[in-house]
Amino acid sequence: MKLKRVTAVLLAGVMAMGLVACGSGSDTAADTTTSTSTATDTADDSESSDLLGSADATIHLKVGTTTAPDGHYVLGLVEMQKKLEEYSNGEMTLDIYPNSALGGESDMMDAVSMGTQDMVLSSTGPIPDFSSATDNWATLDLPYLFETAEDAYKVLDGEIGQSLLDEFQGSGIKAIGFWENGFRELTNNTKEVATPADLAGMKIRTMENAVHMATYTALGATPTAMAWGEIFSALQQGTVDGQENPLAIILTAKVYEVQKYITMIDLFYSPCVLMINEDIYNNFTDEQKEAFDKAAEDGKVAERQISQELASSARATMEAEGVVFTDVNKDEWVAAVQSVYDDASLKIDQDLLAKIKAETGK
Ligand code: EAX
Repeated sequence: MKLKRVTAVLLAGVMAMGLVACGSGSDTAADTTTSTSTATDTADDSESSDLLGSADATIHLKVGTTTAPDGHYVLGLVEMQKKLEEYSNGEMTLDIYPNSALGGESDMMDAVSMGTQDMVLSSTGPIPDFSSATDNWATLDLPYLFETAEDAYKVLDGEIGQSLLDEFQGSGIKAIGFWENGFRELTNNTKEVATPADLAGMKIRTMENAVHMATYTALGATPTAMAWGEIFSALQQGTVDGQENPLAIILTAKVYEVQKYITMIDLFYSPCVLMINEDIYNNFTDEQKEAFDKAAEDGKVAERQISQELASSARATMEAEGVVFTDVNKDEWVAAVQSVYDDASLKIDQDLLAKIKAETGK
């Protein structure tokens, strides 16, 4: 199916679900498996109810994201939801909660590990701080680690990526696979930023991630870490001057409506990871596990396609709305952040870094 049609079909699916969701409300996964999920009771809102799975399903897996209903994360989850219902003969489905309805990414990871939430699709931002077993994930957050998405897929879909996912074992979370957030670009509402020197004194919101904060410090900015749900009030109150995210997020979260300037620095390749409570997954029957794993793989493929599609069309869409894009001399930015690679306080796994570079040939 052509890429643009994938997005259009999925968007139509999201709209159609508004007719289905109201009747839904059957037991969540919590009541049919070991988890004691109660967040559904508190997070119900009109937008979320558009994304609830088929009322006929007996297992509803509640999944949260911080992103918009028409963004790549949610559209990928909608594809997974449809395939999960198909592969499980209607027994299993996803109830999708966008726009931080279930909290920020760090909080949702904690909730999934404790069993008060079933699933989360989260960027890798909060992962290094999640546990000592996953602190080497900081290596994935290094600036300019991957030059292309294809390089990232080669590493993340292979042995290196699987060994990182396996580090969650016993944490309460089963990490299923790497989906895509995208290359992170810089936005601000003050001026065109073309070189690192232009960032001097600017307060930039970053994820709650030490490597990202150290990188913006190396660039001469003042990083301020906060959950994604706080960004609009922070921008409006002037707590921060700018933020950084992939174009698909900047577009679908409507950040461009309050940020006039976008600088195409491609500073970080940002994956996101599909995670499920470990007990819920381990209590699936073999048939349920097979249905879930296949649907998750289909969701990943669709979500990456939608991410690429949104990223390729977002610039023209936002330029038409008056956003000013600045392309940069990337060599200057690469040189400015090399010190981050040697910062011993950042738990960079040098062995892992060497394996990644060998895999990508960089
Ligand atoms: O995962 O917090 C962020 O900037 C993330 O990119 C966003 O929540 C999507």
